[in-house]
Amino acid sequence: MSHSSEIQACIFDLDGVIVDTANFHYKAWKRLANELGFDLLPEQNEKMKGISRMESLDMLLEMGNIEATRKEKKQLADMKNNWYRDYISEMQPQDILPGVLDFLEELTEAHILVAIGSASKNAPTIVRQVQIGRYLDALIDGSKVTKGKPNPEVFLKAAEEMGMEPADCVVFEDARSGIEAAKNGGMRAIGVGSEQMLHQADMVIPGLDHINLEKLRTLEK
Ligand code: B16
Ligand code: MG
Repeated sequence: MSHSSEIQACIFDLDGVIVDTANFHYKAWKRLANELGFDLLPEQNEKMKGISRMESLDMLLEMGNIEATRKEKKQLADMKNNWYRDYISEMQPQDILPGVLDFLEELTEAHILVAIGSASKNAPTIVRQVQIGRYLDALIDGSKVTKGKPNPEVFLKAAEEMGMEPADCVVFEDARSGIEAAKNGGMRAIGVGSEQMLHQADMVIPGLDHINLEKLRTLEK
């Protein structure tokens, strides 16, 4: 696929790109694992990033060799989500990661559209807490999709809501499953995190404080 077209929209993953809720997810899953009698290591957690709540729970239960009925799974997922919601309830605009607001301002001034494409059903709450709603042309969260990343549905819906073609969009993602989702949808992808983890991306940056419009435009060449 040719990726030489002009960039007209940026779609941002939320957890781990705009805010560091990835850490809160980890804390809550680890707490659940501990309740169930085992531990969750950071490298095991890495695989759960970007994956929906119920799929993440299935992975966790598999790691702990635990079987559960549907009803029990629902209870466990609710437990995790209640802890997680507790952690995020204190979030404020100061919790936005470095470089995010400057970059969103720069995109807005350049008339590049901005969307959030998150697997999280808590995305609207987080957006409200950190007050970034004014920058968004679309917000697609976990309640609006049926197929999780690496399926591209979340990003395709964001593009559609902005009236954009996939080839007009660049996705920013911290999860391997998210980079795959962007690629599966025919979009360019910028990995946010470690090069080693996200090597399938067109470019990898440590955080949004390492990107600006000029650098973004290098993906057009
Ligand atoms: P919730 P993202 C994802 O958000 C997280 O990376 C992933 O760890 C989480 O399980 C998923 O959201 C579902 O979140 O339980 O809040 O619905 O990275 O796609 O913004
Ligand atoms: Mg993420």
